[in-house]
Amino acid sequence: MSQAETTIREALAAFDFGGQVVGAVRHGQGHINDTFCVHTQAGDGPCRRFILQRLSSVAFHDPAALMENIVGVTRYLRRMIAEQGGDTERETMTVLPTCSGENYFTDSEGSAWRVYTFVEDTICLQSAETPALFAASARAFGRFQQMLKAYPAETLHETIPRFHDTPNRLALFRAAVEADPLGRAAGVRREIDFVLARAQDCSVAAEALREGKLPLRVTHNDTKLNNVLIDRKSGEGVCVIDLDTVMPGLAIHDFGDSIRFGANHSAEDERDLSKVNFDLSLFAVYTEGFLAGAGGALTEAEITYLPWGAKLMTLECGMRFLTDYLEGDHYFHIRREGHNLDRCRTQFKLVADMEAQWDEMAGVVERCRA
Ligand code: ADP
Ligand code: GN1
Ligand code: MG
Repeated sequence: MSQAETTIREALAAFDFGGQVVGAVRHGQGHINDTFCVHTQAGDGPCRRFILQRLSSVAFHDPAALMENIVGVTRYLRRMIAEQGGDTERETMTVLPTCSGENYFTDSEGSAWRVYTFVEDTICLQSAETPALFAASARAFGRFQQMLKAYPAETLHETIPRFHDTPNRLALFRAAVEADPLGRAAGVRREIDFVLARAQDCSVAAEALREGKLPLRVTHNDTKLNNVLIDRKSGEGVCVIDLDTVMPGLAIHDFGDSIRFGANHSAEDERDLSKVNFDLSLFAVYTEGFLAGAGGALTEAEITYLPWGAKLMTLECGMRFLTDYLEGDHYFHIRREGHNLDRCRTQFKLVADMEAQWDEMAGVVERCRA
């Protein structure tokens, strides 16, 4: 048995699934954790599914703190959902404890594993197949923000320090260019220059926060479309998942990360850049849905800064992909040579498109505000 199989077996044995495990297969398209779908069966009963995840040790250094955040946030959300007459089993995630009552398991190699119940009858989209589905995701992320409005932020651990601190991401990027451990910088001069030409932009949100124009809130921080499960029948956003980075942050970043990923018709790693185009009408659809979902939780200044959220999250993400490419692809899972570079290029194409439609983006935001 390979070492990978040994550790997955160890992990499966550590949780009480309430039935026999009949299979575990890789699942989903996340870039960070290793995700498996576990199938179980109790006697003649129906098959039940669970999500088993090995946390990325590159991204997350303190699994105990991270899981404490998730348990705290999901417990709080469950209370809010119950108060609003929602379905507490489906509208937030449920952590399955280990046989010894812990919220995660550490295997013999030191990796942390956790289990969630599988939210059934949902779909997970890799692209905005229709504007209506994109609007549904927007309402779900907006509502997530609204529901956590009064969450005690001081109880949250910072699972990835300075996660969306764009000026710091720029500094890390510059250091990677400087170190250039694999000699890749010379081949990506154009992409490097694209970032450097926007160095000042990187500070816009951070400065607005420092000046008190934008408030710090409890935010999700990883709001791409495949981090919300959509109800198969109604097409509504049912459950926001991937809560590893719920931390104090900026609402415009949550908004912006969704735009980065969803307001276009191509994959994040599309190689044919002629297919990668920022879609202003999807931007409008998302803006309307997000504001409706947030239900008045956003300040006037936050609404004004929404286009900046979109541009900065896209630029930052492209910069992170490029940094990882330069450093040897340690952080994001890759499936081919140059994968992070391909991803970086789509992000920069989208940034350029947004710059070309900047006034129109502001116009959309003003119409939605009204
Ligand atoms: P990563 O951090 O690597 O992105 P995620 O937590 O987003 O990992 O999970 C990866 C994928 O697994 C999701 O995009 C989704 O398809 C699926 N998934 C995660 N949690 C659940 C769940 N509770 N129910 C159903 N599917 C889930
Ligand atoms: C990662 O975990 P996942 O695949 O949902 C990353 C995000 C990036 C995204 C780019 C913890 O998201 O920050 O925007 O990839 N998550 C983490 O697709 O770094
Ligand atoms: Mg994810």
